[in-house]
Amino acid sequence: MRLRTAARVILVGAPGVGKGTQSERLLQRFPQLSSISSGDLLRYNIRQRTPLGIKVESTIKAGKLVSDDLILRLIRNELNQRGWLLTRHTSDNVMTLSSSAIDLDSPPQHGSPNDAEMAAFLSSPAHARGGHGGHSLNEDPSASFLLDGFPRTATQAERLDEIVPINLAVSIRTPLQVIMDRIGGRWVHEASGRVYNTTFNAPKVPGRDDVTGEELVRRSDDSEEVYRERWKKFQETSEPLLEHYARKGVLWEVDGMSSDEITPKLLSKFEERFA
Ligand code: G5P
Ligand code: MG
Repeated sequence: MRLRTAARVILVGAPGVGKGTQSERLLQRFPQLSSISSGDLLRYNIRQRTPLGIKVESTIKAGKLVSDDLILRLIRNELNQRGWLLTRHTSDNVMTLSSSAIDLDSPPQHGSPNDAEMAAFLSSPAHARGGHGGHSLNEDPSASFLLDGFPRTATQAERLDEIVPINLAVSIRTPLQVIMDRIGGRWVHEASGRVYNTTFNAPKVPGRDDVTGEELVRRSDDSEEVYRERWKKFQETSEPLLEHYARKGVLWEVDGMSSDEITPKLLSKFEERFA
């Protein structure tokens, strides 16, 4: 299905609630959409042994949140690589989507190192895919995207507003016990980020990725102890985050005991809002 207007959407929800699962399904239904998962990007940097990856590895393993500054550098770089960064032209007060390099005029406290510094610090899978190319229309549907797992704090949300305003914040809600039961069954294909579950969407061959046949692994932060820490962090940070988007009038909450129950509601919302 085609989008008629630009969707700039974030998915918020507890660890394991199904943000990645819903992203995949939305991308299948709406081919103009692309997605960025902050967790996948961080794990990519860990695998590439970039300075950023090395810096965040122990934080992620412990189930804690990466600092707002680091995550903002990562996401800002990714948005820029894909040409989705909005730049405010104060002279004519027009918002344009820009594919230009990270804004060198920004004050350093806003974390805007140049491209060379960025490349030395972190690695982006978008380099391989190529960017979006830049757009002059704010509502161009081909500049539609989903952010999965970012922003996670009110500070991250405020900083994101400065570079690209979000027009739908989806809060996915499923009870903790239901999610806990799934986490033990999660297996991932590290290179692509494809996610499986032994009881929900099992791989065709146990322990092997459906596409490449490569070995599946457990995520290092999926042990019960670390999962509880991640849940705790989510409880601490989600309320102010959701309040931020409620104040902006873009918050939409969806409940369900399973991803299959949530998907049709989410697809309807997208159709009603963007298609
Ligand atoms: P991530 O990678 O963003 P989380 O903790 O937010 O990690 P996670 O674990 O990736 O979220 P998800 O994407 O919400 O979960 O869920 P999923 O992968 O789709 O589904 C979970 C499992 O359940 C899968 O096996 C899936 O197949 C299965 N499943 C889905 N639906 C159903 C169902 O209906 N039934 C059943 N039975 N199974 C189902 O972040 C990781 C870390 O990175 C850092 C933090 O350290 C974080 O802990 N980080 C950030 N730090 C600061 N700021 C940020 N913005 C950060 N972003 C990431
Ligand atoms: Mg995920």
